[in-house]
Amino acid sequence: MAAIRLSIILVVCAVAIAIQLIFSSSSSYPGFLQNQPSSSRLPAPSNGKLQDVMKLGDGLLMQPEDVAVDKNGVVYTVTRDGSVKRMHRNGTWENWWHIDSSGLLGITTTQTGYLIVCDAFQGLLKVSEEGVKVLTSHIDGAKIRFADDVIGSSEDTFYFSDASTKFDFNSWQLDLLEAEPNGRVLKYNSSSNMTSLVLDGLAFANGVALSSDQDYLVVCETWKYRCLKYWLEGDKKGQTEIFIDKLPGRPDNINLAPDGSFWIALLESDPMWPKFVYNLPGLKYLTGAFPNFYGKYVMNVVEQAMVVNVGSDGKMLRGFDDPTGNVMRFVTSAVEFEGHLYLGSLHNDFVGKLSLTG
Ligand SMILES: *[C@@H]1O[C@H](CO)[C@@H](O)[C@H](O)[C@H]1NC(C)=O
Ligand SMILES: *[C@@H]1O[C@H](CO)[C@@H](O)[C@H](O)[C@H]1NC(C)=O
Ligand SMILES: *[C@@H]1O[C@H](CO)[C@@H](O)[C@H](O)[C@H]1NC(C)=O
Ligand SMILES: [Ca+2]
Repeated sequence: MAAIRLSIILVVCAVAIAIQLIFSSSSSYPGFLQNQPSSSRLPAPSNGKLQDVMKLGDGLLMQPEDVAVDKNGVVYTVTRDGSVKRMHRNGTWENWWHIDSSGLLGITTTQTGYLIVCDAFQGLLKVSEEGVKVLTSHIDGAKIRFADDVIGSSEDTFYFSDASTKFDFNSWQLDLLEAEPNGRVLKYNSSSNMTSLVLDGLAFANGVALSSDQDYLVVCETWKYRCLKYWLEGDKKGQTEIFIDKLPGRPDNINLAPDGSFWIALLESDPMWPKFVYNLPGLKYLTGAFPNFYGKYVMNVVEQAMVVNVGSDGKMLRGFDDPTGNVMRFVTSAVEFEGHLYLGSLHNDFVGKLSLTG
């Protein structure tokens, strides 16, 4: 009896949410699915190298989505339980600050020794010895819904992605299901305390990085398997072009390497299910009612890990993977420092450290 009642409640909820989804979403963005290459994608790395990582902070770090290393070699990360932690050169981890949020994502260090943190729910934060301060939470009076990744230029200006203006971090999978380009890149100027729009119409704006000359910005569009280049200086200033497309997975965070190339973390290698779901509207709306099921079984993002190195000319140079996810899964960031890669993940409870020379 109780089981039947529960089933009825679940079905009613599913239908209600499905109806809400149908009426809240406008027409599907044309060409969106055509941009999901399958056979035409670049070859995925398959060397199992990510299984060789050393585990930093093993068991201490709950889903450390991003990692940053400052010029002195101190490793920073933020975790799902709201901790801002750092590992000193002597290998000890310090609980630096606690922020009351489960949405801490992209981070970057500054020359002057503070940390900028994207809190998906609150906006852009500054963390220093003095404490935690919200730098910006609104643009033109509207709340920033999904701050995802950030990079600072030398003049105290921070570029950051707002993954979706429609769905927040708790329902990010629905943004893919809706298949609308709801993402954008914003800029925060700490001298003027102003937040402005740089680029919009992005299909889940995720990782952001600056070129070594800071003449262009790269932003990854997760749903489209590609990253765009946005010119900040020179003849093409203000123009956008494709930096790399047909990636072997969906790009998450991107970071500049010391040699001017970039490291990109990729999610999900074989998305057979999403196409199936998209093509059957009834199934699409029903799946939308169960975002956790959708994320786990349809998108299948947590079963493996992959990172690639892409030259400043947009050519893929090399990559590493963990095909089974036995050691690392759902790797979301790769940062190079002194011959090693530091790897963040939305699944693991450590930061991976991989030698690039051995
Ligand atoms: C490690 O380094 C940090 C920062 O310099 C220091 O506070 C800490 O006491 C050191 N820990 C050990 C065990 O040496
Ligand atoms: C930041 O704001 C200051 C003060 O308004 C301005 O002089 C400066 O050019 C701005 N910087 C950038 C990179 O937009
Ligand atoms: C920056 O602007 C926001 C509102 O746009 C305001 O709440 C905040 O106090 C300002 N911060 C500084 C340091 O002036
Ligand atoms: Ca991210």
